[in-house]
Amino acid sequence: MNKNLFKISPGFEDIMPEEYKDLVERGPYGKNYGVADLGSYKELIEEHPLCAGCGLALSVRLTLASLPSPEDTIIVGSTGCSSLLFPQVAIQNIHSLFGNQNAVATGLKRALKLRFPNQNKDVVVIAGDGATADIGLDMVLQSWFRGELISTIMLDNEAYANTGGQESGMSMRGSVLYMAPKGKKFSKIQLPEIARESGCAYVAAISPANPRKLEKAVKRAILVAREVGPTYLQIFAPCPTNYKFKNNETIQKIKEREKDGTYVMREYITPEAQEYLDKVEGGKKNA
Ligand SMILES: Cc1ncc(C[n+]2csc(CCOP(=O)(O)OP(=O)(O)O)c2C)c(N)n1
Ligand code: SF4
Repeated sequence: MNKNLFKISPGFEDIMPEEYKDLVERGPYGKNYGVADLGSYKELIEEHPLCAGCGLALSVRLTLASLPSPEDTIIVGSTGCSSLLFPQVAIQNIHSLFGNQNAVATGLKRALKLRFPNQNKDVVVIAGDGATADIGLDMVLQSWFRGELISTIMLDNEAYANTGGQESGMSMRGSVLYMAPKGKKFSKIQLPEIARESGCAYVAAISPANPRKLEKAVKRAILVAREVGPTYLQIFAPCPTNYKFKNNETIQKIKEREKDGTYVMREYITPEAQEYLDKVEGGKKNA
């Protein structure tokens, strides 16, 4: 994309809001920033209304800091807690009807390919677990079966949080929530394995407890979706409000679940995707 699009037209310097000027002068467009640079540049998210300690808020902040080309990224969101922060994100994004996000992303990616045949336009779905693994699962799976070149990122807080705490397919068996008082009666859906078997070239389950790994997985997912095939990232993003833990315990909760083996971080890469990553990552081997 022409970086001049992010410049201020002559004569408008005095009237543009400070936040906008900051973004133009100190933002990440066209730079190669990552999570290690957070705090030293103007971030793509200005502020947000999510709860203190929200795993989603932290995950989205890290994800935005990890995008390989923010100026050429379009995010497709869906209804849920994360949709409350996208209006304040300085990146092109579309809010789709709950569950339709992968169908919308498919159309968008195909249209962008026709309009800009020689440029990378990264279409990235970011949606909750209810939107991805339950109500939108049809659209998600069909996009993978068709081999659409899009990245799907699930913010897995193991609940329908925005509607007051119903269980989702991603909640653990036995989970008790405000609107699931008797405890969930079936197991967590193993979507990474379903994604791997459904045509995704790159799959990873990650969390904001390890920002470097999250960054690497986001970059890999987006790069592989440019050339090789669909990709899926599942970010474990616990919800203190619906799971009733303190807002300073979010990272601790993730680490406990990793330690007791109830949330397994993993990565699947097809040989084609690995070959491509070896090229674009400069021959670096898998972590
Ligand atoms: C078509 C449609 N169905 C249902 C809803 C109601 N709804 C809004 S948010 C939400 C829950 C979202 O859960 P999830 O995708 O897990 O995201 P979270 O809020 O947990 O981040 C539901 C069911 C809606 N807005 N639109
Ligand atoms: S309800 Fe949970 S997921 Fe939603 S903003 Fe609050 S902490 Fe985050």
